[in-house]
Amino acid sequence: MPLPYDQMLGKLCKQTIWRQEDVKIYGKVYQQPRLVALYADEGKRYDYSCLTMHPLPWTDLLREIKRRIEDCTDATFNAVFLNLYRDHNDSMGFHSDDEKELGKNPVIASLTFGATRTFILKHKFNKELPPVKIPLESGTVLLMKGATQHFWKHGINKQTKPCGPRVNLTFRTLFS
Ligand SMILES: O=C(O)CCC(=O)C(=O)O
Ligand SMILES: [Mn+2]
Repeated sequence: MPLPYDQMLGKLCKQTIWRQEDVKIYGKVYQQPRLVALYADEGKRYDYSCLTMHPLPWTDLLREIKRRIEDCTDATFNAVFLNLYRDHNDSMGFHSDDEKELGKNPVIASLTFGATRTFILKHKFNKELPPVKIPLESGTVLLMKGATQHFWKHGINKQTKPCGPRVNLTFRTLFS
């Protein structure tokens, strides 16, 4: 059954069990500036950004999106991490997806619905390289693989220009 593409943002916002997690930075506790969720095969767990996340079981919608992403990337995944950026004030700090559960050279497929936000990559060692800025429009798939996480950090800055919600799904393989 075809997925009605223009309804994906609404469906994902509504059907996902979102959480706002606390994170500790230099001993101080903050609320993450976005909502998150993790869905995965049974028995998986993910120590993500100082949090241990216990995944929920796949929904029909997420399983169907995973199947399509696997078709177009020629990779297989057993987990999806979802982020809901409610508006222009929500963000994600610079990081590499390098947790040990992801293995050495993870293949990560990132899919976006909703507002266009700029995905920024910064080289970790060569400070002369300018940041790479990729505006991710609704429906875009971005694939990170090979040694990307060893050399690059990525993040989404908050922005002054108001925008509506954006859902990002990153399909991953957890070896946990
Ligand atoms: O929202 C995005 O495009 C990036 C998400 C991300 O980097 C992550 O979930 O680790
Ligand atoms: Mn990431």
